Amino acid sequence: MSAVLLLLVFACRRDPPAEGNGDDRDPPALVPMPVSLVVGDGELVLDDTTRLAGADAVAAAIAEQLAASLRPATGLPLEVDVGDADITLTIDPDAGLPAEGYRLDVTADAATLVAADAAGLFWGTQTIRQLLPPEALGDSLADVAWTMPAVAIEDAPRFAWRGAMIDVARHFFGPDEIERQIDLLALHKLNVLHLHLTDDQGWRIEITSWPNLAVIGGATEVGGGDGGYYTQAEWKALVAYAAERHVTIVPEIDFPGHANAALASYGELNPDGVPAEPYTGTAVLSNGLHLELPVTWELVEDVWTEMIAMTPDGFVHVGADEAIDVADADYAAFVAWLQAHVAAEGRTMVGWDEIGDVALEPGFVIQHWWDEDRAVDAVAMGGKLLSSPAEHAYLDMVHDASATYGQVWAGAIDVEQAYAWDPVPAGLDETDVIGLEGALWTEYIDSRERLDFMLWPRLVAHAEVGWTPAADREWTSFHHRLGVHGRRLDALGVGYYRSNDIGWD
Ligand code: TNX
Repeated sequence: MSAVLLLLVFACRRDPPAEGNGDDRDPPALVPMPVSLVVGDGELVLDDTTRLAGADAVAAAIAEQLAASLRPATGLPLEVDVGDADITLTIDPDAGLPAEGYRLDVTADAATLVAADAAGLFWGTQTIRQLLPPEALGDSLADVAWTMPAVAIEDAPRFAWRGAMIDVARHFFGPDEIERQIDLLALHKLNVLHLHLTDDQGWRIEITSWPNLAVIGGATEVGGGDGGYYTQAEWKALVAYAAERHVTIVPEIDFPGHANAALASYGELNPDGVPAEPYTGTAVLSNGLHLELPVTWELVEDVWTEMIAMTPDGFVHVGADEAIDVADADYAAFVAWLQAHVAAEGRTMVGWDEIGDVALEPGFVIQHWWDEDRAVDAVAMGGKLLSSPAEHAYLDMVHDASATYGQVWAGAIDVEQAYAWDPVPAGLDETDVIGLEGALWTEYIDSRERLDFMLWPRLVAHAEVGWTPAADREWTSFHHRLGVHGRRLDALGVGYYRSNDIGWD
């Protein structure tokens, strides 16, 4: 039966649907909002006979990922072939779509998804998951009609870097929890996970040439818990897990400040030859690396050589924030050396906005958290800005006045505060900005419950800031869609903060 489509351009970004129409999928409450969404007539029904296909092996593998994510809740076979089917996925570099872009056409008869690259195809499948009833995202069999509304969507991200940072140094989170969060990032088309691997309170990555870093430095965390670290095998598996979901893991080794866990692991890194005391408090310490000691530079070089060898992607984060008590000239020489060192290995250096005080070669990323003017000025040296202004992007801040934990130094960040900002500061062009990152520091975050509670739903807001064109973003529309989206997070078992300012379904 071929359906006659009445295509209606649905201006839902500006006109939220009338209250109480009772149909939460009209318009489909997609997050992030696609660039262009046209709602058609009718719906595609998934049943026992529904088959998926990829036009080639890469597309078929992505179709299988989609089918596998839907089988537990739907109980449908959702077989995947190569060729044509009810839901057909195609990678076509000549389809006139930008990087990571996709086109999705759903009618009552079939769905076709076309993308310029594998990432775009994967993001298109995340849209399909959101077009289905929320129960489709759960892991237990649900008794609902598996329908998708007819739509024509054309979509692509605003920024290339749509990230989240998790500090695994203040409190350690093991591979299982990180994989779970990667799945959640991917659902929202967030594509970078920055892991803050080292700090005063803990060292979280195995370095075979300096084993005490993990064995001693990894055995502490804030509050005196056991800490932990990723073995190199676990790290590589995590990087691969993320890559299958088109998420890039960016490792951060934070030097020359925030270095106590390293100083506690090896006496020789200290002028008196005695290991520093382990630290499990929440303050920022002032004892950084001792750059006057030649062995310090050997350590840093060895750490980055191993880190780069076990991490395939282009960006590495050198931290370089809050280097209290490190002389300006020493700091500058160190950061410039780091840039040259990682560049020699084919990598692009990312650092917190303090690196803007250093004369740098073009081709770096400066992550703005504190001093916007410094970050903006640094772009003139040939860098790109990664936007994480604390007052919008710091997810360790309290949500609102009802908070029982969380930091307050950058103010409360409710969902609207996480949504209502633009990563492109005055004075910069869109192309000067590589993207944005929500950052979760974990001085006070020590469990899955707290992780979920602080990350979600504010990261949903960041996802839309990073994806949807600025002119198409609208709080009232997002507010409505997030209320519906809560049912998806419920189906996924996410312990998100049910913020009072959202009308949750
Ligand atoms: C500042 S942001 C820090 C972190 C803290 C955070 C707490 C940055 C680059 N440094 O070390 O955890 O504030 O909100």
